[in-house]
Amino acid sequence: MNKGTFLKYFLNQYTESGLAAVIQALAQAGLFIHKRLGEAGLADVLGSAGQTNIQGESVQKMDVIANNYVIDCLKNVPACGAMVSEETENVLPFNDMGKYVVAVDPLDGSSNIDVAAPVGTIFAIWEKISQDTPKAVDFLQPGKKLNAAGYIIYGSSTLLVLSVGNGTHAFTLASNDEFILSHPDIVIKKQGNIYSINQGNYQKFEEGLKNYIEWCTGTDKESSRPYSLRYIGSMVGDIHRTLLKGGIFIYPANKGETKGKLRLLYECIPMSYLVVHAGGDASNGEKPILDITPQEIHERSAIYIGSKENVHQCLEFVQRKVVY
Ligand code: P6P
Repeated sequence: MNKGTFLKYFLNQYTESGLAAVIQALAQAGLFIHKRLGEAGLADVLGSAGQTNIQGESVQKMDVIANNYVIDCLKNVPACGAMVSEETENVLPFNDMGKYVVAVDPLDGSSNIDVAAPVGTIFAIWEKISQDTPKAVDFLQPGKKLNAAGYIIYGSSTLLVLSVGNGTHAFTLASNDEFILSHPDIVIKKQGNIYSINQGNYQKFEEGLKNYIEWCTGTDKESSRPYSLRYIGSMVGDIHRTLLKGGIFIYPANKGETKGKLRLLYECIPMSYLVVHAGGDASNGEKPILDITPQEIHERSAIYIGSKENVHQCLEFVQRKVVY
């Protein structure tokens, strides 16, 4: 597909299956969220909603608004049988005949809204496997069985990054409210020189990861070290940079968070699908993220994701196969 193609035409071949309508509904929700975020400072949608979600995390007002936009856009799409959201405890069934189920983080990184840092909507789309009303089992599928995954990043510009299993592509939101193909067939660098981690947690990291960080910050011209450390604190922003500039993003399990912090179903799996389809790699430290079958819908996971060489080098240290 050529630059300038509208999303709706890019999706033409997925119209009959209903997948196009599901993706376009998510893009519509992204457009609504984009417009609300743009006015966030004016329209009293900054700050906390005074609630906590299923994760026990403080819910930002925009989290609630974004979640409602996604529900309203998906619930009437015939092909969308059900949704799981970071903001809702259980599966939200929409219709028994819907062919697909959608797992969504409606507004990842929302604590960054108040400081106008990038935030995003992340989604993963599987075919339903149960016969009647959609249920949790329909979502507990490995990433390698995804039909599509994507995110919408609300930053200095708004982009929809999407893979339907045939490459990873980015569509920029234009002033005519259309998502227009701007980055066809994104290919992540095999090796980058940026590492992205919350180094403030250094004391809680396992020895192998500490050793990897020592290696990244060592001096060696041939391997372009020291690497640069870049960390936005918003998964969508950090991974979007990694996708376009190369390198590695790490959110490890650590002594405080034994299974990591990020959600497997609607953060780690869709992001891994996009990066792998751009030629990169993604692991939980032991196995490829896309091979993991989630055991419950809000399960957490460690994640090492990015350029293939960077991920493999890091895992050599984390798995203690090499010491620096
Ligand atoms: P920390 C945002 O709250 C988020 O869920 C991800 O977007 C981000 O990568 C991570 O948490 C940041 O976590 O512990 O570094 O603040």
